[in-house]
Amino acid sequence: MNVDSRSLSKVDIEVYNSIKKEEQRQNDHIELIASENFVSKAVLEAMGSCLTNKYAEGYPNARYYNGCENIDEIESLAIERAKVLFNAEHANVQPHSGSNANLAVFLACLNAGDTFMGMSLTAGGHLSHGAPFNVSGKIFNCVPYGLNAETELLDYDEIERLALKHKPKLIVAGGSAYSRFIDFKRFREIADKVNAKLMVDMAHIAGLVAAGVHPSPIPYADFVTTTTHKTLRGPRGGMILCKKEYAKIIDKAVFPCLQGGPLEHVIAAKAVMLKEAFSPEFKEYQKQVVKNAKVLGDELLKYGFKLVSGGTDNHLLLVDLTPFNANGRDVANLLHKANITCNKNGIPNEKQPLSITSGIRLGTPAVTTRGMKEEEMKQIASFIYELVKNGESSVDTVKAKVLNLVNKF
Ligand code: DSN
Repeated sequence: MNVDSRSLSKVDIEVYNSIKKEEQRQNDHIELIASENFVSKAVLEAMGSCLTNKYAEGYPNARYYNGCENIDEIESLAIERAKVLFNAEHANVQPHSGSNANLAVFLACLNAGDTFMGMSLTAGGHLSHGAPFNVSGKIFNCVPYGLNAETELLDYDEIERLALKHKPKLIVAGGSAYSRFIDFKRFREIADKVNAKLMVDMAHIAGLVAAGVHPSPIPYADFVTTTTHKTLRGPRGGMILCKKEYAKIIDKAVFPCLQGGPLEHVIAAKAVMLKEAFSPEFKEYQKQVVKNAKVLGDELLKYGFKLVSGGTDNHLLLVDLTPFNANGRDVANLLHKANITCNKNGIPNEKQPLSITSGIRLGTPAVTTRGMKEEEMKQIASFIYELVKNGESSVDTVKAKVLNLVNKF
């Protein structure tokens, strides 16, 4: 084959150097972004394979291109594994992302202008759940719901009241900054009262669901969407699970309505990730993710931080910085200087603009993949406290401690 067989460092030194620097950054920082993780070598290998060369529009055994026999094997494996892992009747593994998976469900069961309900971005929802500046909020009429002002938990009574008033065709549950269990049964009951379909976006908690450490939405939802790269620890991408009766409309919504050729190298990596998710080690890992989040949260509370809803049931914490008179942007930047990575995040009843915010979101999936446990969570909480309390003057000291910690993992 007449392709350039030289390695990346020979062909493109600029890209190669940037990748190497990123590898270094990932090694010498404490990664607390709740939606990030580190994939296995096997997942990386599948993604970097010759499958990127192949067009495979269509689905296994019904393609628009010839030469798909190996691709069909791989995509069928991914589909079967997803169905078994989550006990789902149907799986579509082609969505390029979580946002595309969500949009495909909307396209499958809504017409332009139809009403649906989703958790508002400011309450911890995701922008693809109907934010006004997202395609989901532009094409469809989104009625947002939020949290109870006192408990900072999902306000199911209010969600029911809004559903009865607005009669949505679809109700979306799930978010990207909600640290508590979601009552999927209650969502189902609300949806049934108004004859709406129920979609659960479990992107953040999918790994926890697979391992049985978070209740599963599968028995209650008509459609379940997810990304594959967060707690699931696979390649960047999306996936849709649904009841058999919706298989056809979902498959058509993904292709040919929303997407063209699937990314089969990514689908192969999804298949590998799904195989890994059946292992006992994966279950232990997810249990540790949750334990670590609880310890990190408890320690932060001891230092005087406030946690939205008071704690966590899953892999993430939303830290309210107002007791320290600090804002999310400045604290996230301060932590970054000391090699701790997280993101600023709005809190309920946010007074600051979205570009500043009053909170930070922390998650334990990535540090747990590195092998960190409860003891390390205590150290990380102390680093965060030292930085927030003492500001810039503590950056060098804390950074040295961070480097000392990450070097052990
Ligand atoms: N933006 C992602 C997150 O960080 O939660 C969700 O897609």
